[in-house]
Amino acid sequence: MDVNKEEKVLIIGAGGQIGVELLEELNKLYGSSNVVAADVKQSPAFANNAFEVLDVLNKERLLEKVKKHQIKQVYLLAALLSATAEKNPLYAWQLNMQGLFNVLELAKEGHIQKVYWPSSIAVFGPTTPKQNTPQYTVMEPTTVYGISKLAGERWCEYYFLKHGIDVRSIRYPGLISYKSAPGGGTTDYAVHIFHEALKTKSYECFLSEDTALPMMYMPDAIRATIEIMHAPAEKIKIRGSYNLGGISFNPKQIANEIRKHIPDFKIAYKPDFRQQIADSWPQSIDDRETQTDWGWKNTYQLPQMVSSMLDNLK
Ligand code: AKB
Repeated sequence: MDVNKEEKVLIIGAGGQIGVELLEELNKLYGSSNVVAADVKQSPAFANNAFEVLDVLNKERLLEKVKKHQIKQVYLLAALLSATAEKNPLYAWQLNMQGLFNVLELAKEGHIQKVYWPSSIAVFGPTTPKQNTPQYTVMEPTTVYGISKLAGERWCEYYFLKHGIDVRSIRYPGLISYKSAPGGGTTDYAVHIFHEALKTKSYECFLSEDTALPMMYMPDAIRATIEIMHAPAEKIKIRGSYNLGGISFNPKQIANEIRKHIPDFKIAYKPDFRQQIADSWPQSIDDRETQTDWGWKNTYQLPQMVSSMLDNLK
């Protein structure tokens, strides 16, 4: 892996579900004095790092912080996720798009050398093939989050083609983690279920029992993020965003797996507005380009992920 320890790194949205764990790994790779955490509020997770209060919509302040810390790489994780975005579509569009423009423009002006920006399986829609969804296929997202991610992918590629910006991106599936809480997504049930299983041995799921979705355990997602950012530039052939395949399961299957550890665990189903979002997304992902181009391989399957979540949350 090609790690230049001289390059200073900024994580925007460092207090979120991905940010907290990415910060830990980047600290190991670069040393905590070379990694700066930015978010709208402080967090104990930033104890070892320089911290900046930052709203990514404020481009002047962003530039000031980039200059102050001599930042070379930016991981832009601040965004509104699918469920929250539906409650405030115009703000979601503004945050998800303008935040990206601010970072890409600073890269174009020569202040930043490398950008990471996460996309999502939400770029797909009801007209997309649901099983083994390919990298290149019909993309007609019906959520504001998905629309912003698809537009963002196109802008990332545009800045690469027109301005040579080294921007890299992954379409994350639903992410499952124990170190920090998910923030307003449709796949969040697959995290909440563990907390409730341990606390009350029961869970009311907001998706129906047979709603299969692409998912991934956070250690794999962090490794993918680090691997794509440290792969030689010529291996990154897709400058929109890469499909990333992990695990695929539905609420009934994860509940059955949890029952192997907590036999009297009970689950009830009460689908809400998030059901429609989930129904518009793929059920599993074909990531052959990702495997071929930069050697991606997922490791955690459902049983290992469930054991690890329960062990760590206990
Ligand atoms: C969400 O559910 O909104 C996210 C995602 C799949 O991008 N976890």
